[in-house]
Amino acid sequence: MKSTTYSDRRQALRSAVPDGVILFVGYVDAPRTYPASPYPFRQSSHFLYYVGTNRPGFAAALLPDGQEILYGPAEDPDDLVWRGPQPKITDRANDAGVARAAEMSTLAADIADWRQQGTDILYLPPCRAEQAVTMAQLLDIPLADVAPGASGELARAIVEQRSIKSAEEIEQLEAAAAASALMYDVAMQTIEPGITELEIAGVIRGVALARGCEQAFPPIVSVHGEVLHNETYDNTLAAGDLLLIDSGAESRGGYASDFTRTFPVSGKFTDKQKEIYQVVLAAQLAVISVASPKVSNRDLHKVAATTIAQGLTNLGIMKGDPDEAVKVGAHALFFPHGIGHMIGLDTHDMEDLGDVVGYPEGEQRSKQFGLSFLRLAKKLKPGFVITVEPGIYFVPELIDRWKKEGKHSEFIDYEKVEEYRDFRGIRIEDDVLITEEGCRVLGPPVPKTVEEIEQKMAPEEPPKPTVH
Ligand SMILES: [Mn+2]
Repeated sequence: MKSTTYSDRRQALRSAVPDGVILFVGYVDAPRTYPASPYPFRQSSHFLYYVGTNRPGFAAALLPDGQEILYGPAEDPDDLVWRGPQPKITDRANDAGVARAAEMSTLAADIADWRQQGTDILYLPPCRAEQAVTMAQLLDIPLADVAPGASGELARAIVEQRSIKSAEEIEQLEAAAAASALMYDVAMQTIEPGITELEIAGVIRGVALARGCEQAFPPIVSVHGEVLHNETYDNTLAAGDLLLIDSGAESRGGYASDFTRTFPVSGKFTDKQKEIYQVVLAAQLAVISVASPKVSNRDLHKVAATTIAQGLTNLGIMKGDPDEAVKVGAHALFFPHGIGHMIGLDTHDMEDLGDVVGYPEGEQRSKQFGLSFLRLAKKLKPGFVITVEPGIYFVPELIDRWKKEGKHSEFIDYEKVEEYRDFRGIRIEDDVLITEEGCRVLGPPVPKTVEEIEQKMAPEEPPKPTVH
């Protein structure tokens, strides 16, 4: 992005938080098994947002008088041999629209000076251990005091700002979604009985890498969709299975996408699978049809939960009044997670800052099972980008526990549920931009209806013989 994008963002933050030195400490390389073999570098999202420098070992200070300094690692003469000529800190500062550049080794002394002048140092809670250690050294405080000393005022201002995505950011989110759409396209062509989950996971990873994209998170590729964050790929796909893929590419600028689709391995849903699939789809479409700045994400969660409870009641799995069932949380046996979360530079955007992202000040998460996993409850605003990801799952161990306790038995037909105990799970997820009037699903459409999926997965017809 242009250097003015970063300086404008910092200026906006500076006006929201006028006092104190705002300190951003970027990430360092994380060694895999020895220092010269690091994991692929991923910069801190806050650092990417306000400074952009996508290299390890940088920090930035925003002074109350408007001065800005980018700190970076000292030049290493050996770099010429091992890595080729590298941009200087001043070049990096220039790209970020920062006027002054300095070596990282001078930051601790600068911090000591600012404090001596009575200026507070405002920083975010560190996410990585190395970052916490660096901050303890820079601030000259015990490691245990670093997180509690983080600034709530700064975190709240950053959440306000980063929650509203600019046109430039939406372009990045669209690019990430487009790469994801391609991943699903290739996955659908690859899925067939006898293929392993691992092979599908490898194929979609290849699609992302070949486009210069990382994956935004380790994808879920599982015939056990009922295990919500299943990250193993041990199973071989069999006809009759449903394969759940929850996957997303990250754009080159670091923006995430997060899609889920559930495919019939044989290319066709069974009637029983279709019935449950249609309920999940109805819930997802119902949410998308009402998502707008007029409602909160808690409202959207309720729309999904009620649609699911209604659908399961129609199938005889639940009973009684769906609204009442949702009120007491009976639907959560089948839909135990939240409807979605913010997405941006992070897949769960800014989740490193905690519930300040998803909940208004003074409002706590519900203690009710299911609703307690709702990551975003706030009123929606134009520019928010959220995921909409309802699902229906049959978790045998959870069913047994609830059944034994007779939990919500006025709303759940446990005899009928037994017919579904090996059904496993279905989830459908898209990334959605909230607009002034309503919302818009990001990225090229990924097949979602039963018909679209079955059509896409149908074997290509052999070419008809030409008659001369
Ligand atoms: Mn998600």
